[in-house]
Amino acid sequence: MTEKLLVTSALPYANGPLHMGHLAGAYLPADIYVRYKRLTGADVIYICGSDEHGVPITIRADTEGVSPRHIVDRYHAMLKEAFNALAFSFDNYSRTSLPLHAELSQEFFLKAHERGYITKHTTEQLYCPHCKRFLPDRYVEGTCPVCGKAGARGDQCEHCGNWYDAVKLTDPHCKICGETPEVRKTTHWYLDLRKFQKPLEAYLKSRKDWKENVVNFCSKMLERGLEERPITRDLDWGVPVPLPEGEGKVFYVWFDAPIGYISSTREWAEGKGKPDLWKEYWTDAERKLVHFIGKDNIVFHAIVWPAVLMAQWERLPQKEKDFEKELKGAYNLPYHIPANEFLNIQGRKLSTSQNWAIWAHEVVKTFDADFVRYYLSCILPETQDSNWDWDEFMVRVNQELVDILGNLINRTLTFVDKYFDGKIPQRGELGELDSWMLERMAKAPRLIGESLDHFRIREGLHRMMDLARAGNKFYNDKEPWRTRTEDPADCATTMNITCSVIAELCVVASPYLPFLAERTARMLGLGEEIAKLGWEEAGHFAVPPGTELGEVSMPFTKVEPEQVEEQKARLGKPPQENHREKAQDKQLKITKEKKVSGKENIPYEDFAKLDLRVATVKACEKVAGTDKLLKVTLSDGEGERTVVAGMAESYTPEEMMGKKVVLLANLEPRLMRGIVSEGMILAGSATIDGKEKIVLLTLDGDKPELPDGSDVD
Ligand code: B3M
Ligand code: ZN
Repeated sequence: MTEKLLVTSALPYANGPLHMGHLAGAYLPADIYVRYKRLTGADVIYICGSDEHGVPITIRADTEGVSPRHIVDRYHAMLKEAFNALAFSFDNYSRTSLPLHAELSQEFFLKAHERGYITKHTTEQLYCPHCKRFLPDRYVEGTCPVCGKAGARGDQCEHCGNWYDAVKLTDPHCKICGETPEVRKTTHWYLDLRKFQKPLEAYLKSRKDWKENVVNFCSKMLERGLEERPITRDLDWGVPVPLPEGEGKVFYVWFDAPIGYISSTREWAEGKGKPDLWKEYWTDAERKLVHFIGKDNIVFHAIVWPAVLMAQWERLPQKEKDFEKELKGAYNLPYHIPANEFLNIQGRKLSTSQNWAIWAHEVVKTFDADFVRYYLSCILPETQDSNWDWDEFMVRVNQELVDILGNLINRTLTFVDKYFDGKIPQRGELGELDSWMLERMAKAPRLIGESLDHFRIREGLHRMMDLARAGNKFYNDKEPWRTRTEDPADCATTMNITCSVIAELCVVASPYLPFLAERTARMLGLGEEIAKLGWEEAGHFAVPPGTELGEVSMPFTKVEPEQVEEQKARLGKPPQENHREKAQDKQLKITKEKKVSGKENIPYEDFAKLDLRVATVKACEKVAGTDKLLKVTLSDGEGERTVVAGMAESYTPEEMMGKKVVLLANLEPRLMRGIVSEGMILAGSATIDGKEKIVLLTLDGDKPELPDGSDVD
């Protein structure tokens, strides 16, 4: 039976660029997993998008003095670009500021409200008298009420991962101005998690093979007992609370963000022209929902999110075995939540504010994206925090990826190129070594797949590289450089089998190294054939003899010591001036903020709305009973029209005749002195010696070349 999956990566906040910590946690393992599953023939979609709400965004906007919209536009674009550069294979990458997402989030809230899972309380909250606002979440910092660590955020402690109310912090202070906040009353809506205590306990029991870090976190939290949790905030950026008393309040970002997985799926379905297709992806009980996240997101994905989903169900399950049948037709709950630990950089905790981070868009400028994917796969923090070390990066890339995998490809293909006229030779009789290799080949996909099925991405990489190692050993043991003259038939067999190993690697390495896989398949001259191979099939694939190789070149160039030294030197320093971020920002600042006139800037689109054209005055007379007005008849390229113009004190009707003027043709018609005026004739005006002087805007001395109706822009 075809395996059905819906895989997600946590929606990254659109408040900064992508870094290796992100990739190691929720992204790279997911992309590898999904690419593998696709090759096994599973029915899988991979969903993600930018998280554009919440305090991480508004704080950034406040610090920079720009709008949240400005921030999310900038970083949504950057995130997408970085994911592309690293070959992320999302089926849909959405953003939570879309109307479709707001609608769905409100629907979720209203249903939960109707079912009695939402409560409302007026409570005391921190308010900054200096900034004149309530301080939600990260607007406030203090000492964690659970573990006692200083510098804890208002909603969650980075140190112990616990989630609490900001009023519980000791020594709170406003993050924007540093002032000590006071406590004031405000009203908010709460998700009554107490009602989900039992259902969640049963749910957790029903999840058999979850990772230890996830199970431990959840059990501890359930043991302590769940409480009501506020899910709204006093902010003006976010999804508005759809209730009459909800004015000025929006959802807490962690209420709407996971719903973003569904709205992104809906956007995907709409894009496919099948707007209802998303339902099957979220309600078919056979489809497994897999959320890849970092460990700081566990509580929201394994406790809060299942509760939000269950709040949409007809009724709440109470027992473990309820889960199988209750799921029919209702939203699926997460099937797996493979949460990763954190990634340190050069032995130190990653910090974006201190630029102790490796930025994706920077690193791909210097290194092959596959190098980054390879090294990250080697060090994924699957069971404990891990460390990115630049020297190790160089060693592992050069001595493993290049020397083992790259070398196998290079030595084999150049040999075929040179001694077999660039055509893959025929396999002859098989000897012991040949059979050994074929056996290894046949087993490899299952071995690697087994690792990947259990989210052991590092182990899978190792097993994939074992196949490349076996390929090299085979090559060495068969000594094709000797048999070429001594036993040409055996040499041909060796080369055919080695090429088959490489073809197999193009498939089984592709989840990790998509660029190399594609390049190599082309070098083999088998781009199309290999693209059609399935995962298991690849283990039995024999390259067709006679296949003409494509252009053979070195698959990789090694990392140079200077390159990693340069990277090390960047750490902890302010980001470089020519940062993409800065350039994009400059553009935004110029268009939006640089005042080029005393009036507000308008976007080009507004200017383009004006229908300005060349027109010729065909007739003109004074409007009876006025001093200033002329009734002008114009030929505008389509016909004639009448415009009433206030220029009689500067021009006589006779002077006007035959002039080529600039007409604003789509101005709303107005009734003036009983005449319908259809447009405006452009003119300059100024007060000179106390008298208003008007000078017509004409076309370079009334040159006749431009016919009436020509565009003016
Ligand atoms: N944006 C938190 C984070 O990036 C948050 C994840 C949302 S997943 C629904 O760590
Ligand atoms: Zn803490």
